[in-house]
Parts: sequence; structure tokens; C-alpha cells
Amino acid sequence: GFAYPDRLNAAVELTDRMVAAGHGDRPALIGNGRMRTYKELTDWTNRIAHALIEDYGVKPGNRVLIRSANNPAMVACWLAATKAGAVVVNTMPMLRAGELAKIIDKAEISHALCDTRLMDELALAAKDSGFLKTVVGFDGTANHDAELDRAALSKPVQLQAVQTGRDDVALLGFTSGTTGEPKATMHFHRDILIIADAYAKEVLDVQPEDVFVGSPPLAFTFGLGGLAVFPLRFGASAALLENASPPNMIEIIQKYRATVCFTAPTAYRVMLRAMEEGADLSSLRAAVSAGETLPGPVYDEWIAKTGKPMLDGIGSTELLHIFLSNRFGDSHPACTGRPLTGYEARVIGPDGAELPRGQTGRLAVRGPVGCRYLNAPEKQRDYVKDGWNLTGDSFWQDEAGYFHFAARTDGIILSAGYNIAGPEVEAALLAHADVLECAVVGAPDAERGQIVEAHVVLRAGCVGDAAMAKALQDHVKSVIAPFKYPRRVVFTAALPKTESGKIQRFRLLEGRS
Ligand code: 3SK
Repeated sequence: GFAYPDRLNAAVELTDRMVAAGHGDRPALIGNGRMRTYKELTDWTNRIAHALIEDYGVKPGNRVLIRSANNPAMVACWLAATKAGAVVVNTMPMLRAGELAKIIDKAEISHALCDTRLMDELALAAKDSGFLKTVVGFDGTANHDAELDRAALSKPVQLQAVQTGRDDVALLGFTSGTTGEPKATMHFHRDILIIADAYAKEVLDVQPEDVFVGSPPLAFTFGLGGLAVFPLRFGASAALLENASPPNMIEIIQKYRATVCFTAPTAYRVMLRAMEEGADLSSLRAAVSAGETLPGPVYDEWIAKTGKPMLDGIGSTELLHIFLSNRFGDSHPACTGRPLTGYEARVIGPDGAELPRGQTGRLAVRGPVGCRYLNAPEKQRDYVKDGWNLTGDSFWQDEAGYFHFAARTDGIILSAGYNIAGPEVEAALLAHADVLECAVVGAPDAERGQIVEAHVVLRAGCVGDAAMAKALQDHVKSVIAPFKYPRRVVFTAALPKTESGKIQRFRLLEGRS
């Protein structure tokens, strides 16, 4: 198991402890044209924590919202608020006032730290809030010229951080699920370290020389783990990008010789194309894929071009981070691997009993980090049964014990008595040279109950006409069982996505029943 002292402040472990361990002069965070060492990051966060406590009245247990794009200042604010004993809610820069207001209300946010470039929507959300009374601006650029930066500047670099307990809540992760109604999940100080020790240590074997890069927002626990907790836990560094488009990621990978990349399959597909144009990604030793199912062809092409495996894994906001993953030396296409050490996973049927190997059912997981919904006892009872977390994903387990993603629990398409996993049809479509991205949904159909409907973004220069639709249908029929082919093909310029890059398939069905 994972053992931590009773008194534990995760932010101290990721900064002061790293300086004490001799990493003080090593790079910790790179972003907006500047590099900060571990010593600089530690001093910076200690000063901000002083300002939060002394000037803004942050008390242990207060809920503090942070609003920013991925940059070092956001990480510094998160660490500082954690050192002050606050419970942090990191939020995405694209959220609008209405969405922020729901979060403020549900999490009873008392203080907000906001990149001054993103103040407008937060100010609107704060205006009528009964909870949020203190909004402080910080400068997310390298200039450090906003209210919080100035307040911090006059403070000492020595701090006695709040002596939180390892089981005190440190972080609230919001998840919108398929319905769009946000739910908060509570995570302890120890959980933040467990995800690093369970995944980053065991699967990635992170070393101080590693340089992390990636696209998920720090506001999404996938990003917070992959781009802040994992590097900082092991004395490595992260290069943060406010706009993590594939070309920007490629530039940063080349510039800093990044070694570990966290992103989703769509970005890896673009990187593969860029490699054909000469992009040099040879510094990457680990390409982590999550957030979307990784199509077999992308995995195969990555290995063919780089000689290294792509590590597909799955996690959830409820369980904070990845719990099932492929490993170096044990990775397979179209496979999500096995549970991390300390975790157990099984595939269960509607009655909760484990299903035989090969049968598709709901994935249940238990391990050192578990789901705890805030103020939602019914949702908690539905999600956690006998210590097992019932994820929203359906999987099947092969004879050797590896787990294979089938669909979201609500994503299986039932057509004329057939069960069709949308991701399987997507993988088939993605194997066609003219398809850039696609999403498959079960569209209501009077005759068949549902039909497989594919929304397809074509590569530049391809024409989405009837002949192309027919060619794609024939292609799918030629690579998977013909009954799974998309009876309807819709060509589109872009797919609806969350800010973290997840395709929102439910939006493709809005207004239809
Ligand atoms: O698989 C995911 O979508 C995920 C969600 C939260 C944290 C980490 C991951 C990989």
C-alpha cells in the first residue's frame, strides 16, 4: 500500500520537500517564456500563501476557485492555496459566467484567484453569489503585475504551511458527466500523492531529467496530474502551454527535448502527419494517451514511426487519475491494459456479479483512491457499491486478463437486436485515409430502434458527398462485421468537444428522440 504521515500537505511535498531533497536549482516549470527552478517555485508559492492568509483571510477548509489557462502562475496559485489549507477548485478558462456560477454555488466558493485576462465572466458570476466575496487577480504572464503578485512580493519566502491531515480534502474535481449538470468529487492530500506514486512512478518511472508536455487543462484532473503533480513529485519539469494546439506542442517538444507527452489520440494523429513533414519528436520516451479511446491504427502507426509504444490508459475525475493502463514492454493496440498496482478492476453485469471473460459489462474499480461526491448521497450510493466504484464505461476482459474498452455505459448502440459499440465503428472509420476525426452515435430510428450514425470530419481537400459516404460505408463493412456499418454518414467541419478535448457525442443527438 501507499503510506504517508498523518500530517501531510501535498503542496509542501511537491515544492519545499523537493528543495530539501536537492532539486532546488533544477527546472520545475517552464511557461510564457520563463523557467522557474524548484527553489523559485517554492519561494513564489510560499509568498502567495502568506498573502492569501494574511491579506485575503483564507482559512483552512475555505473553498478557493482558480481560473486560468495552463501556465506556471496557475500552478503556483494552486500550490499556494493548498499550502494555506484551502480546498481548491481549478476551472477552465473557457467557462462562462453561468457555468462558473453553478460551480461557485455547489462548492460554496469563498475566494477566487483569477488570471486578470479572464476576469469578466468571473466578475459576472460573482456579482450575485451568496458565497464568493473575494476575487483577486493574478498575472498569468511572466510580468507578475497584478494585485496578488504585488501582495505576494512583500511577503517572506519562509512559510509554515498549514498542517493538514492526509485525509483532509485538498481538491474538488468537477465532472459534467453526460448530462451537463456539474458534480464535485472530493480528493484528499494523500490522493494527490497516490496518483503520482501509483501511475507516474510505476508506469512512467519518472526521472528528474524528464520534461513533460501536454494538452489537457490543469483544471481537469488528467492535466493537473500529468502536467503538475507527476513532474513535481519526482524533481522533473513541465513545459506549460496556454494554447496546446498540436503545432505548439511540437514546437515545445523540439525546443525542450520533452520526454513525456500527455494528450488525446486526435492530437497524436496530427503529430504523426507532422512527422511526415519533418517534425522531430524523437525526444519523447513516453506518449500517454487518454481521455478518448485510442484507435488501433494510431497506436500501430506511432510504434512504426517512433519505435516506442503509446501508453493508453483510462481514468476518471471520480478516481482522480488513471487506474487502468498499458505498460512499457506490455502494451497492446486497442487495449487499455491492466489495473495499476494497488487497484483492482472487474467487468460486472446489471446484477453486480462479475461477468465471464469476453463479455462486455460495466467496469468496476477499487483501489487506494475512491469516489466521494460532494453533497450528493444518492449519486454516491449509485457510484460506489461495496467499495467498488462503478465507472461510466463498459469494458471486456480477455483471457489473459487485459481490459478492452467497449463504450460508455450509455454509448452502446442497440440496432435491430444487435449491440454495436460506437468506438469500434469509429476505429474502423479512422482507419480510412480520408477521415481525420469522427464520432459515432446511435440515432433514433423507427424501424431498427437505433441506427449507427457517423459524424465525420474529412481531411483537407476531400469532398463529403454521396460517393464518399458510400466509400466509407463499404470500408467499414470491409474491416468489421458488416452489420455495424454506419447507415447514415454526416459530414461536418468540426465535432462538438469539451474544453479538455473530449468529444460530446450526446450533443450530436440533441433535439432528437
Ligand atoms: O480517462 C480519462 O478521461 C481521465 C479522466 C480524469 C483523469 C485522468 C484520466 C485519464
